[in-house]
Amino acid sequence: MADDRLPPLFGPGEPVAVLGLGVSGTAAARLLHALGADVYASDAFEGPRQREAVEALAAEGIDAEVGRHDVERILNADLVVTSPGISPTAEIRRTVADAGVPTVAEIEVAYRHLRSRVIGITGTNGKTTTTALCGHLLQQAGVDALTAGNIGRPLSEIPLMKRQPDWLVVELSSFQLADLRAFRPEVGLLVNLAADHLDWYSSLERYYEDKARLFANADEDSRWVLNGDDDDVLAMAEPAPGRRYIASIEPHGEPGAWLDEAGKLVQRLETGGAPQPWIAAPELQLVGVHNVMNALLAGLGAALAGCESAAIGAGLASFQGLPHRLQRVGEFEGVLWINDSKGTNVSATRVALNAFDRPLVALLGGRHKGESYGSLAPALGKNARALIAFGEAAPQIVRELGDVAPVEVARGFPQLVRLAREAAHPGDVVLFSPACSSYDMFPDYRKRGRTFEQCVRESYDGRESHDGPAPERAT
Ligand code: UMA
Repeated sequence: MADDRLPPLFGPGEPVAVLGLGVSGTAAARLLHALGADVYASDAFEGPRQREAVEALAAEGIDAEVGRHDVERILNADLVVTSPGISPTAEIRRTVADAGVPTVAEIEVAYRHLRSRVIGITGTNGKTTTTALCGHLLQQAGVDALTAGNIGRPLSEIPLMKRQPDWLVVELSSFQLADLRAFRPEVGLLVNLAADHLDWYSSLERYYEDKARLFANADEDSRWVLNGDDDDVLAMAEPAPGRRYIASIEPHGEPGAWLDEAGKLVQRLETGGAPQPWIAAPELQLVGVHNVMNALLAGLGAALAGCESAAIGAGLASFQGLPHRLQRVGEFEGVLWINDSKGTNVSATRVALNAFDRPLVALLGGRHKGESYGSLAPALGKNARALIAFGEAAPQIVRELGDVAPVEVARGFPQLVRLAREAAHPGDVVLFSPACSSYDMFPDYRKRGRTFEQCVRESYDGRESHDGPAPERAT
């Protein structure tokens, strides 16, 4: 819930420019218009999505254009509101910064008009799963809650709802955190930290600086849920005021949650007293030990919003995971095919590779994001029967990982699936976790994941078999 005493970002009738007409910019333009600003929204590109947004906004009396940014108009605005996908190095962002026009993120505008209590979640990998799971736990426990932010629903839609939910679970990317000012979650979760977006940030330190903005407005009432097994997370949270709750795979004595010796996820919010059980790890429907951590973090978020431990346990058992994140495509001729198209960086793919304890065929490739693939070698060396590279990054992947496992290069997805099928033996996993962005071949990771699944099904004529080993479960 935002502090009512925050000074307004703009006055009635004042000009406000919105940059970008994706879902965030479009929602922000609507919200600003409803709040009485004189809105000019623009998108430098002219595609069907942008044209549709302009038409919809125009019908509501909002001035918007595609194909260019009217720089003069933008520089005359009292406030510029940015979409997360516009890089700080984009020409328009630099022009606005040089002119000294105040700039905020779309999330900041929305935040100031929230009546809901906020759980803010960030991290490098697993933040969307943790956000979805936390929202699921709250809803299953009967709490009036929604998810928003990077997970898909722009935060700017919430203040325009007739009735805002009691709780909002907001996923925050580093791009969204960058231009925040007063944003202060009541409960903040930091899932993990690793290199990512090095095609966007000049250094890892700059990326971490934006992540650390989660804590920028912390005070003694803030509550932080932290991955206690990640030293970078603990170091980043260290200076922030507020109470800490630690999630760890190892039992510990601090307030928080952990996996106990009997393999149960348990919580203890105060030091002393008996831990309260949630669920046994094998009852989770999510794959891999990293998802046990996500469950501990999400469960703590729900506990701090007032959910009982029995309700958290029931919610954890019923959560089925998200599409394109270690998602089971099916089992065909005894081979388990997994779509992890959301594995768009090296650390996500490393986590995915380590989630399986049996031979696998790894499919890596797409658009290179700046980080070396060398750190995948130990995980591949352990289980990989074969490696198949594809997309723009294929030559670099072959150079860096070619001596870890037998490697082939695929041109296009049908060939990728054919080569994987030839390499896999019954009982193996074929893991599509590209470690690269999808932008060399697809508009986003979702389309890439759907294309992969479709090619797999077509390859087997849709005939799934269930005679192989059971799908890997979290341990
Ligand atoms: N543009 C300009 N001028 C420029 C450059 C770009 O006008 O100089 C335009 C682009 O043409 C585009 C718009 O600006 O139309 C930018 O839109 P956007 O990329 O911010 O897209 P949205 O539809 O608003 O989606 C964003 C998030 N996208 C990104 O951060 C890239 C969505 O996260 C998020 O769900 C949504 O807001 C709602 O909050 C997606 C994502 O991939 C899922 N996030 C990254 C990730 O998870 O790794 C960070």
